[in-house]
Amino acid sequence: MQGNWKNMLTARSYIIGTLVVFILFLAGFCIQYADLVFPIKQEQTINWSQKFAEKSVELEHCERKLLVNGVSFRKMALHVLTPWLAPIIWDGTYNIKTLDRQYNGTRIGLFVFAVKKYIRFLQPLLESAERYFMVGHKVTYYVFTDKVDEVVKPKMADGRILQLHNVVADQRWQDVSMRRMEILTVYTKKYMPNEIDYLVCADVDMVFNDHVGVEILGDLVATIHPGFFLAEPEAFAYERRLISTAYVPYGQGDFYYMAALYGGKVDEIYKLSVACQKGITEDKKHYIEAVWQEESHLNRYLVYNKPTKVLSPEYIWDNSLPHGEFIKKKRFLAVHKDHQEVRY
Ligand code: 4GW
Ligand code: MN
Repeated sequence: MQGNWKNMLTARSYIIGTLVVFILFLAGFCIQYADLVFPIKQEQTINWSQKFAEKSVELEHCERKLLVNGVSFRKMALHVLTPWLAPIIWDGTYNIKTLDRQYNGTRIGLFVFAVKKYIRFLQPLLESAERYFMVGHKVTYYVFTDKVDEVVKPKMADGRILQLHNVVADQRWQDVSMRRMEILTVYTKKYMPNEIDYLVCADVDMVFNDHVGVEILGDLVATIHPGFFLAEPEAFAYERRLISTAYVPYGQGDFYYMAALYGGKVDEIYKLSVACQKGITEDKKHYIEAVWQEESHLNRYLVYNKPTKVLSPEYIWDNSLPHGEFIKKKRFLAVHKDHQEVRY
């Protein structure tokens, strides 16, 4: 009888013990994965900026919006280090005086295409570059256009050179955009190694609106797309069709980068452009084109060749986008374009 009583007691404490462990485990899981256990309903509209930007931090050298309370919210893009410990450049994360000294004598190229109607964007871009881009450093503008005669040379500071190159206008605008990669494979091998140390590649339908200097230089540098800096990786606009060489599987990729500004050492851009051009050609053989043309190939390359420096959306902004309150300096701005007017 006594033995039975004892047995029942041990059995009971076993059950209670297991229950307690299970409840503790469940609670731990809920805390850790609160966003999975209590998902936010799709139809619920949330004012993210109000919810998360209530707090801001003021340091002596910088002021940044802070995201608070966010569990199911992508915060990574507001950090100052990537998961592989490359710096993400925001206002206040660098000392320009020190860097200007460090990069004294460095030669920097700016590569742009201005074909057909996009020639109208060239003069404002170059004029704004004279005000804000690599001021005080040696700069060569590499301009590729089908309208060399129409180019208005801006008033340039000492140590700055404008190179004009003739390029044929492709039949389709998608090919113009992608042609940039092919031209890069040639120039980064043949000419640029003797002329510049770093190359910055940019869209032409942009203007510099604030300082863009040597803080953006690095071996391989890419800019977070301003339309995706708060997006979860599943929403990134990567090419998702397996048949394309630009394919990026779900679960891979860190940021969605925009092809409107990237750069690096000349030999790194050579490697990048060769890889992207190879992908573009391979896709053409199969009669396909990546969803966002060379931007898709660029993104694929950067998933497997991590940039050594990442630029925050301060370095590509578009005033028509939401969440501008996170972006203190809008350094490189998309020009509003009448799509009908600049249609190919
Ligand atoms: C639609 O009719 C067009 S035309 C879309 C692009 C066009 C285009 C692009 C063009 O006629 N001429 C040109 O030189 N481009 C170059 O490709 C230019 O450097 C431009 O910045 C780049 C990428 O095109 P985009 O700026 O229109 O691309 P998104 O929409 O990503 O800014
Ligand atoms: Mn553009």
